[in-house]
Amino acid sequence: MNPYRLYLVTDDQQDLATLKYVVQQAIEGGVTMVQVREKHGDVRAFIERAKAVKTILKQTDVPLIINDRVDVALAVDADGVHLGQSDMPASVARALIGPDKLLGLSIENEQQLAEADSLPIDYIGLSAIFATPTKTNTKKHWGIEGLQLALSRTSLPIVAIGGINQDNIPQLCATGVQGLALVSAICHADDPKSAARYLRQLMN
Ligand code: TZP
Ligand code: MG
Repeated sequence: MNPYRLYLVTDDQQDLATLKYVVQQAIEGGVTMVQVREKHGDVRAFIERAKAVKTILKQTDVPLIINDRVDVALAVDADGVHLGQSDMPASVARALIGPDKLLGLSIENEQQLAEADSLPIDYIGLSAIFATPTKTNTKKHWGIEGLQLALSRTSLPIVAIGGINQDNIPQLCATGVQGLALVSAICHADDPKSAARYLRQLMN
């Protein structure tokens, strides 16, 4: 089954207890993949938070992905890594994590898109679809048309990210995109479980 469908990316501004609560609830609501994303804490805190999420995911078949850091992914034996364009090259990461773990790469322009299929990656994170307060240094906003173009140019699965919420999910799903990744629509919901469940329903 396609693991990318509803891909939760965690909010590094939330404390450990909130992180655990959100992930537990989101799993119950039907998210299909979880990425632990840390942009501010030290590596020790990253490992602690990743381990806590791994414990929650243990009884499920939801893969755990680590943002940016191959060392953290190896340290916690995560299911995969998601790289940005300034992280280690995909070929280097693949050599370190081996053939079986998932490897994702953020694609921020058309040149990167053209090269993606020649890289040892499993999926593309198309960044960013829409402007979002969650990440303000995004390089490009692909929009629905850009997403359609990307889908026509790669044979890799695409996960759309950036500004995705209940209002734009029907339009996004109509493109046939393989996955939707979200931070705030789930992490900042009053009830992350109901939010995830509702978003999954919208995708059907
Ligand atoms: N990469 C591109 S946009 C983004 C990331 C991590 C943030 C997405 O957050 P939100 O709240 O779902 O718009
Ligand atoms: Mg990154």
